[in-house]
Amino acid sequence: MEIMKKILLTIMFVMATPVMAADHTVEMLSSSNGEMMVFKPAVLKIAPGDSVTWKATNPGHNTASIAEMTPDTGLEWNGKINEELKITFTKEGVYGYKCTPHYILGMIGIIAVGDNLANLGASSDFAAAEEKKFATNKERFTSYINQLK
Ligand SMILES: [Cu+2]
Repeated sequence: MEIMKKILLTIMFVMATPVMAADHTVEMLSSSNGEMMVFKPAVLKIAPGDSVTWKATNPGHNTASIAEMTPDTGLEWNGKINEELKITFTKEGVYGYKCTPHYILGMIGIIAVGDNLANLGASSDFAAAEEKKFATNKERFTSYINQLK
């Protein structure tokens, strides 16, 4: 009987625990492990309702959404240089973002929200075309996208 009580109490505890939305951190870095101009982590998989906070760990960077890589046209952001920004993601899909001054150097990142990545193909095509224009890190966009496949 004692064991049944314990099981019941455990079940009640689990059911009473609310599902908390998580807040993830992305650092904006000038260099990390031999990589220049990089977000860390650059590829993030989160749940709908979670938020992401970009930290200005190194000076001179920002985070800005990429209009061609979003499932949620109502959600755009454009942080100031050195601004810590927190964005909450509710709609499932692939979100691309960049550091505006270092976009040409391939300073980009990807956030995948949920499992329904309906815009993955379109985002992949856009990334492949864009990275050809980068001066450095010319394969980074595609390699990040491939981590979601
Ligand atoms: Cu930057």
